[in-house]
Amino acid sequence: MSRVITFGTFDIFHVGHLNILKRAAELGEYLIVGVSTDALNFSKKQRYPICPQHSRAEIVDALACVDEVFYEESLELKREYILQCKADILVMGDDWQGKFDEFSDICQVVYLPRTPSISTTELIEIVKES
Ligand code: C2G
Repeated sequence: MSRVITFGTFDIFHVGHLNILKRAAELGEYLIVGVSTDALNFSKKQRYPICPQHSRAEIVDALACVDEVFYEESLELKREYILQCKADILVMGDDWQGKFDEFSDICQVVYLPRTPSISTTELIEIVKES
């Protein structure tokens, strides 16, 4: 049984998020998702996500393709998360191409193409302008 892990913020959940989670789930039998915390986002981008972490995690956890959700507290803990979750495959969108190759000693690392023409940043811009 292959266990798949992926990470993300999943703020203002959209079809690009759904697509990557569905495709990640198809690569194995059990999908675990690390949802980045509000504090991690603030430390990375100097702004909090629009939706708080408990809502973002609740939405992801409710999806039929997702088996388990946990909070990603730090970018530096990826190796520990992969090992703790006993993940066989790490999946990320290809905006992260090459960034996680260092983990190929403990799991298979797969980058999937992003869904074109949709992003949280773009959605925020559209709402701001209208
Ligand atoms: N994604 C996608 N297509 C889009 C938008 C996003 O396939 N149009 C994918 C991203 O490539 C990522 C996942 O959806 O794999 C989650 O995207 P974000 O919420 O933007 O997550 P990010 O800020 O990249 O967080 O440790 C890494 C971080 O937690 C990743």
